[in-house]
Amino acid sequence: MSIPYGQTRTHIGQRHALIAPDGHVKSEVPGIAGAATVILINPALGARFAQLLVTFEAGGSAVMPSSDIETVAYFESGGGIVKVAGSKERVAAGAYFFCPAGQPWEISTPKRGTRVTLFQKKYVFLEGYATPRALIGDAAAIKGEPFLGDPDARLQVLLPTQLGFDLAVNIFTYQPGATLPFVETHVMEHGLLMLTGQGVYRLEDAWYPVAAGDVIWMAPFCPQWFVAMGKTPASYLYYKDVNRAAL
Ligand code: UGY
Ligand code: MN
Repeated sequence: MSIPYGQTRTHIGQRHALIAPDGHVKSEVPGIAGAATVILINPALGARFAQLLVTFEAGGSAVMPSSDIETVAYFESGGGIVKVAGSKERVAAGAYFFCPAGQPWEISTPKRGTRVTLFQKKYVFLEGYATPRALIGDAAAIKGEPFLGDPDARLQVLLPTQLGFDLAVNIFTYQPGATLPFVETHVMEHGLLMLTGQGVYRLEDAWYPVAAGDVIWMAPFCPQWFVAMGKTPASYLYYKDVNRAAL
């Protein structure tokens, strides 16, 4: 969606942001080569995590050493070879991986145009629970469960629901007209990528038209609501921090 006369749908606020694709500017990120990398969300915005979009050229690669940062990667399109904590797999669109803090990861031989979203966070250890293990998965293999009983709003939970994890990444798919059942206000922070379709997102006291390719940041306690519009289902991939004490 390109709008002339110096306008954009992008809005950056104190407690939420909508980032439309027309404003993307690339960054050089150490470890990522042969790719256009856009840092969409990070602490400079007020967030406590990072969300990046990497679009690979043929021959590109991402090679990340182990650190105190954990990473979830989702292949929106294309594919390539993923190496995480010693396991190696060829993956296609819809694949994802989780690499815990303390382990390295790599993406190599990507198909030209492969789009990968990365969520990165400093891991918060929980006394008595092991750091979660690396995993490589396929969203197509995960059943969408009705959200709070609504079969037209389905949630795919990509990571195990274990207390060792301090983050969750899910895919929410809405039939046209379906909504989040109420305006959520919660301590968890979100980073979100619209994958397909369109709709309207309420963030605090503003309503935004959104479509595939848009990114949203919601700070903790940002009131949020969504309605899917148009003739095709709308879906989004999103991150949240979970499973840790209030204080
Ligand atoms: O998991 C969630 O908090 C989710 N229901 N939020 C959202 O879709 N904005
Ligand atoms: Mn939410």
